[in-house]
Amino acid sequence: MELETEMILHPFSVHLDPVSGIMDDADNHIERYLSKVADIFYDKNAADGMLKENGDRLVYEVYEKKIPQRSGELQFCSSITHPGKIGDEYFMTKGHFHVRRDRAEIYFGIRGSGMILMEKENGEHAEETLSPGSVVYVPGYFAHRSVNTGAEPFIFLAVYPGDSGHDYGAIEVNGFNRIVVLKNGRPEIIEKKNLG
Ligand code: S6P
Ligand code: ZN
Repeated sequence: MELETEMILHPFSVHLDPVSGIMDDADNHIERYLSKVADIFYDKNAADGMLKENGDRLVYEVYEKKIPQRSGELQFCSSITHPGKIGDEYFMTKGHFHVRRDRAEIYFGIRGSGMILMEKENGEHAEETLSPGSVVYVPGYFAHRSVNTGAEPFIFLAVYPGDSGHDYGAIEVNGFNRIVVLKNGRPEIIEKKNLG
């Protein structure tokens, strides 16, 4: 019985700045620079060129609290994808499956606008736009990636089950089948297999 009591967290609150996306009292601040995530963009030459000409750039960052990774708890974090493009492809996150594939996730839009790409291992896919005040439900089994299609930081709150875990390896092998590019002045989803 004592063990169970020890496992109960004490209630707490944090402040998430809606302009910067910074979460006060975060336990972890992840920063993903272009030099480390260049491979996720389809135009490798454009990524190399940007690194050579402009130096490294912060593509996205995440602030998170350290919550026990067990069922019953909820993980939460703020995700900030900066505005920018590699060639005509918008800045985006690496994307991942959950280790426990059936674990779902909620995204609540705070600032900026973007697109959430979701793709199952069998190729089934879905795309949703996310903007301040809107909510995207990412069901289990879907890998998910966020793309900043606007001119300001794309910020959202993510909430997901405590024991979800992140699996980056599976999606890294083949990547997502679709990319989001600027075409005729607006974001367009293109199937990679249709690229020249
Ligand atoms: C976590 C949630 C988000 C992402 C964040 C960064 O389950 O989906 O907070 O971690 O958007 O993306 P990624 O793919 O590098 O974890
Ligand atoms: Zn996730």
